[in-house]
Order: sequence, then C-alpha cells, then structure tokens
Amino acid sequence: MKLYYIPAACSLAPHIIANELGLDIRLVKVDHKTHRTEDGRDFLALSPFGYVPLLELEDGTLLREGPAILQYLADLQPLAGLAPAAGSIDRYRLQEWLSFLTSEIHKGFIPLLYARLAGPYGLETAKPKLEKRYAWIDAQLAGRDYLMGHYAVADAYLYALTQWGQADWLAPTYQANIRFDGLENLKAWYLRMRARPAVRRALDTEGLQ
Ligand SMILES: N[C@@H](CCC(=O)N[C@@H](CS)C(=O)NCC(=O)O)C(=O)O
Repeated sequence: MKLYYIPAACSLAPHIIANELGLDIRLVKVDHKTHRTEDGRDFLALSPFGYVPLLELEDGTLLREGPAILQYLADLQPLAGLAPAAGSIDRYRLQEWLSFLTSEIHKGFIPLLYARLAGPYGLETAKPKLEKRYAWIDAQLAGRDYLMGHYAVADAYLYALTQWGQADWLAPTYQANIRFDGLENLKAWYLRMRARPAVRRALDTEGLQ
C-alpha cells in the first residue's frame, strides 16, 4: 500500500493511523507546488485535483478523501478499535466527528492558510468561526481523554488540522495561528496526542519536530 502525502498536510492523519496500526505502508512524498511525486511521477494523473491524502492499494485501486482513507485503514484491523463496528451507533458517531472535522475545521482553516488570497472578508469571518468551533470541541472533551472517549481515527484527523494553528513556522506566516488559549481540555488533548509514539514518529518522518 502507498500513502501519498505532503509534509504537515492533512495526510498527517492517515500517516499517524498507519503508525498506530503498524501497517506496512510506503510513504510517497508529493511536491505541493509542482505536483510531482518524489519518484518523479505526475501526481495529477493519480489525483485529479492534486490533493493528498491518496491511498493506493496493492492491486492499484486508488482511494481518495481523508475520512474514507482513515476508516479504510482502521477497518484493516478492527480489533485495534480505531473505528467502531460498521452499523453501530458508535460508527455513526465517528462519522459525525469526521464530517464535522472535514467541513467545519479542515475547510475552515483554508481562508487563513491562504489569507492573502482570501482578502480581509475571508480573514475576518474565518478566524472567529474556527475559534467558536474550537470552544465547542473543548467542551466535548470535558472529562474525556479523546473525542469519542476512547482513541479513534478522528483524533488523528483533528491533530493534523490543529497543528496548523500551533506551528511557529506556519501559523504566523499564514495568519492561521489558532491557539488553545483558555481551552484547557483541548490543550491537554493536544499534549496527550503529541506524547503518542505513533504521532511522534509521523512528525519525525515529515520533518516537523
Ligand atoms: N477533500 C479532500 C481535501 C484534501 C486537501 O485539502 N488536501 C490539501 C492538504 S491539507 C492538499 O493536498 N493541497 C495541495 C493541493 O491542493 O495542491 C480530503 O478531505 O481529503
């Protein structure tokens, strides 16, 4: 299996999960400017919009979209419990989290990451909107170690997104600095995530420590 990734992008989430599960996965780095893979291929021929993550299975099947890839990986090893059983209410709860992260947090960051293009209107509306959603997540984490109470693929996704607001090399440049001021549950969750060996290994591999 191959996972196409861009360092520090949302592909960090499936990268973390592959580490958690000890999967035999080959990481293929993609240059986000040229859309060339590190082994010299045209990434646009694989991913029509040029975005990561992209998973390539042994038989050549391509799977796109982060939430689908995360669930596919988790379902390879159901006993690890990173995605509850299909059909259970908990599985829908996981999909609720993944849908929230993809639409409300992931895409909420985009006007901040591309602030220069978004213009003042995009900036003024994007940041307070994200902060409100962060506060809501913080409340959900009260008395819980992880989003669903137990560790699941949604935590890896949230980590990949929230690190954008923390990274000193990234956040100020792009005006995307969304910290955790006053959000003690979210802050504790972030540190808990950072302490996981699978997360540390993924950060090391992507040169993010
Ligand atoms: N709908 C896609 C969006 C993925 C996405 O936005 N990927 C960004 C990184 S976080 C990317 O690869 N951008 C590079 C590009 O678009 O050229 C998903 O959820 O997987």
